[in-house]
Amino acid sequence: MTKNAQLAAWVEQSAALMKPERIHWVDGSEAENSQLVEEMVRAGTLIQLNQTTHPNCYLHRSAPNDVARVEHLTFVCTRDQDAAGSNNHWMAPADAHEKIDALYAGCMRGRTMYVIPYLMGPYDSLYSRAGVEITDSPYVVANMRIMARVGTRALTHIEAGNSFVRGLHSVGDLDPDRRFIMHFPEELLIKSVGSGYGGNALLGKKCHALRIASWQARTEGWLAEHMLILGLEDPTGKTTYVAAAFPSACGKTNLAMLVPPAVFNGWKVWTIGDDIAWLHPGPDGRLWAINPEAGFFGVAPGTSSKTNPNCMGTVGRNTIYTNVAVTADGQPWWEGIDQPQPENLTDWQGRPYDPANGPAAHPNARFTVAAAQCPSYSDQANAPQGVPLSAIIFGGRRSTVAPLVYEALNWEHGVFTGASVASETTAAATGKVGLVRRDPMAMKPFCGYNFADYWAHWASFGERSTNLPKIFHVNWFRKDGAGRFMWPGYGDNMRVLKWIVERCEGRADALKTPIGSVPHFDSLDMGGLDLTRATIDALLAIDPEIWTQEVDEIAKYLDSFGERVPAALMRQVARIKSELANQRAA
Ligand code: OXD
Ligand code: MN
Repeated sequence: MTKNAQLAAWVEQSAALMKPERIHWVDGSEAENSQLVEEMVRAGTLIQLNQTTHPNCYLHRSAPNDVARVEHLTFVCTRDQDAAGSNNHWMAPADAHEKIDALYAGCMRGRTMYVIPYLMGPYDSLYSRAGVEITDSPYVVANMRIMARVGTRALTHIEAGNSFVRGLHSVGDLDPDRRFIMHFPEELLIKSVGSGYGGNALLGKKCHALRIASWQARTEGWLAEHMLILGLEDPTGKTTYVAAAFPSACGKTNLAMLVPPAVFNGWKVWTIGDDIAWLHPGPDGRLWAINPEAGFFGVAPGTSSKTNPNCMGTVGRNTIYTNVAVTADGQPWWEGIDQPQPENLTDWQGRPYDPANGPAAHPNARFTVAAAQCPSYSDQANAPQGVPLSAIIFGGRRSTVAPLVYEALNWEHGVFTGASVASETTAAATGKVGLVRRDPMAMKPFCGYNFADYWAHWASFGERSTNLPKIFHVNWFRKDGAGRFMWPGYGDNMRVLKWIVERCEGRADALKTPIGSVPHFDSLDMGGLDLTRATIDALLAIDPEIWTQEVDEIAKYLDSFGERVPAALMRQVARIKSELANQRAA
């Protein structure tokens, strides 16, 4: 129960619509969680994993048709359609309410309605924001408890008079034909039905901390971004903070937890966040970043002690796994994990593993785990003021076109660089995998308003401060003619991070090109890495013919947003095209 009249009235009104058997206010305590887990194990919602090798770890198998975000069923419902932009599916608020409320009618009969007060961001930070999620899924409660700061303290924050985002969620009947994820930014309200999957159901994450928060950030002068945050400590003990935006399942978690190669003696990466960053201009004109989340909801397949040792050191205990495979002795298993595929494996759907059914773990199988368990967790991760950023990195998964790394020439060009991100699609959303699509700032699925207004908002920071981070673009995924990755990636990405830090300090050399500055061959630290000069040259190459086509495509994409596109971006298109033309003529 609550002293906040607005919250009490909303819970009462929701209960009248959904008709739950009982209402449970989540306090976030250990005792509450243990009881919930016990009930879920009894009901088969959670399966206890091997408690000797994986203490306090559980497996959840979702409905096979409910394994990823559903972008085609995700709507931004603003009074004015243009406010949502062509980057979002739109529905008029009244129609949306009517449609989804009809699906909510009586949907919690016989179920418990959980009321989860939560805080996104560190306790005691002025940048943190509250929310309340109502859900009928105990699995959502257990995940939210890891991903956000839930319970009594968050409720106290709300009762102190702070505003909160309302999120209504029911798994409904899990029928994809009766599934919607709807956002009403003008009402600070989210309504989700028909899915229990993370991004559709853990409403503090994508729905609140990105779609609603990006809308609030625009009106209030800050940025809510799909970015990891890390601190890079050099051998003298100096730490440089960097945020990086890559599309879903493109390695944000791996980069956030990177372990430098042995030759980088004395360098250390500290993890602050792996998915979402809220950036606020500080009094010094720098951008200060907080991670609104408290946990990681990461992709399991491909994670191993080679690709991400810190992650493997995080997920061995107190972890909820979703849609991984299980070994005969109850240990989680996925494609790419260290242990070879064992006999008698059970696949993600609970069937004896048969290669004819596809991979043993779903390609979007996940782990949910507290960030504080990560061996590289930064002592600044809960700093109320956040950490000051020296660099922002954009990136995508491109087998061609984009070089390993380049630096934008200034803020305006950096905003263009972010707006022009493209990437091959992954299993994090339903739909075909491997298609190149434009994914500006890695926010295509998450920007809660018109992209053109979003780019103008980004550009406006350039007028407000001269102390902004430098902007870079990276691509770990370039392939050679035989389709093989040319860059080793993972820990070796440290080499690129080091160049970025040195550029921020005004030390490393670069070659200026129309699309940005690329490293001189000798300014990338390649010690201990066996790559030929030809491969490195190919990784850094910018082909003026291919880039002329690329810029034409970017311009076409930007143009599709019409007159609202900021002049700053079109200025960059014109500049790059004319410089490329000069280069081709030379
Ligand atoms: C995620 C995503 O779950 O981006 O983080 O899909
Ligand atoms: Mn994400």
